[in-house]
Amino acid sequence: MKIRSAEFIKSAVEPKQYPAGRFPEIAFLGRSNAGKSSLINTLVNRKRLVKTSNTPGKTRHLNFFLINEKWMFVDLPGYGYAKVPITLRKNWKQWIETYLQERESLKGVVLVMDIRRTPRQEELGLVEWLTDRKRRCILVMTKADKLSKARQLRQGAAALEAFSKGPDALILFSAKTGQGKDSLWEAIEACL
Ligand SMILES: Nc1nc2c(ncn2[C@@H]2O[C@H](COP(=O)(O)OP(=O)(O)OP(=O)(O)O)[C@@H](O)[C@H]2O)c(=O)[nH]1
Ligand SMILES: [Mg+2]
Repeated sequence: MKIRSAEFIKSAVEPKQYPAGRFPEIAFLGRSNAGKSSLINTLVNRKRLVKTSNTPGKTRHLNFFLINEKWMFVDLPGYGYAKVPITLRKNWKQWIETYLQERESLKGVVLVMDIRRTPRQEELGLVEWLTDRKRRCILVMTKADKLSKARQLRQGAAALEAFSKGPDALILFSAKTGQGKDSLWEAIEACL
């Protein structure tokens, strides 16, 4: 994919703050520290369009980015981070669920997970929940550079086996080496 422009539009929490849904949207979702922000930067060939961090739970808003003046990418706050106050977590859950369920311009969800984990209830439940709501879902196993090729394939196969419903695609990815970038763009374009 040729990226001509990638710009930060807005940081928002509640639905009334979201930009108008004028562009088809792809949302990036996953645990804190999974590598969502790094993945977006890699996809759009930017080093620091999206802030990344070693401190989990850094992304606390929905961040909207306009790509090629055609599509919106939305970096969602990571779920499952214990140090966030429970009240905040509850609000996030509600906002994220509302967003995922009701946002009309949303065309696909990229669920990002660390390749060294195997999908657990969080991921399984989420993919099923999305599939039930007719949302297209791409599972990305990132940080592939941390494993040998053979182990990457094993983790991928184990992940696929764990799901009874969906995802629509599974991609082994690395923000460090760029592995899987073209495949992920293809999967995203299929949603758009
Ligand atoms: N080796 C390796 N490290 C990665 C990769 N992707 C992300 N990281 C590292 O993992 C850490 C978390 O990355 P982020 O992209 O900030 O993760 P995030 O999911 O956006 O995290 P939150 O915003 O806190 O939810 C950072 O230290 C990154 O440098 C990858 O593909 N390979
Ligand atoms: Mg982030």
